[in-house]
Amino acid sequence: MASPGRKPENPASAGPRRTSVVVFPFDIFGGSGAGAGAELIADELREIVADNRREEVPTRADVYTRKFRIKEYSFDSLAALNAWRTTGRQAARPMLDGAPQDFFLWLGGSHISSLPVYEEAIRQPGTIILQLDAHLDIHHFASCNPLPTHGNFIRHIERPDGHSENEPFPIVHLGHRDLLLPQEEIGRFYRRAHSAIEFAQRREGVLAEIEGSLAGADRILLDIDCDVFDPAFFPATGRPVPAGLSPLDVLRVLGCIPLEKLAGVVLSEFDPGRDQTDRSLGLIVWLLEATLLARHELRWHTH
Ligand SMILES: [Mn+2]
Repeated sequence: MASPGRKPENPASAGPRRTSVVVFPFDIFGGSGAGAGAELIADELREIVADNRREEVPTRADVYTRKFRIKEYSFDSLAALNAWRTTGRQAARPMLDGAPQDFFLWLGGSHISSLPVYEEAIRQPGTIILQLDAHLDIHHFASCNPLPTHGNFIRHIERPDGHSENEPFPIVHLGHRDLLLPQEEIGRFYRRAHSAIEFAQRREGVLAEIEGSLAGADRILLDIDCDVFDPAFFPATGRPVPAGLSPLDVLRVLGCIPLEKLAGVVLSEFDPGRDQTDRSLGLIVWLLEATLLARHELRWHTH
């Protein structure tokens, strides 16, 4: 029986049973500063959920507030740093096993912190990763470290058994501003990569193609590297590149995702030391809240 003063439960939604937030502030091998960003976003989410729990009138946030839990990792010892990739895979595996009845947010540090999630995701047949990023993260130029970094980690994804070296990963990319990598090199790793230029110049075609790619998936993982945003909207990132997406562009792209198939969202590269009056923090936390609602309500907007 509901206790007095407690607001009534909303009717059961068709959305996920629960939402797990994994704070994975790994930020060495590039992008240091972004670990603090993951922790800051987690603090904001805790505050939002606590506020929602205190609220006495029904709100849309009720659909996820009671099903919400946060698990936080830290990399403050050599042993923890050394085991980062194994730890990450162990954390990601149960969230990508089976049908996407649960939903997760992975708050990473630098973009390489998403590598263990990619490795677990591509082991599951029918999974497509929708990646939004200013970069393609397959850099292999003379100035680049050949060991795994946030700029080349896609090259270091461990292929599951039976996955041919000649086959690109099931990654659909949008938003890069790369001007060096030839198409053949991109095609070795990405099933499809739409640059920001292509998006600007043939937007409806790109959106239709993304929708088509995602329609065939059983499970979708959304990976947002914050530098996909234009620096005017999101200054707080380690490697800002001009001519990025606006928040409304990103919302338009997110509208292509069949929400019931969205297993999780991975976020990285928010470096709060570079923020300006919390503009980037405000944008990313708002976007995460909107995505939580959308995933649980299975729609982006009320009518
Ligand atoms: Mn990037």
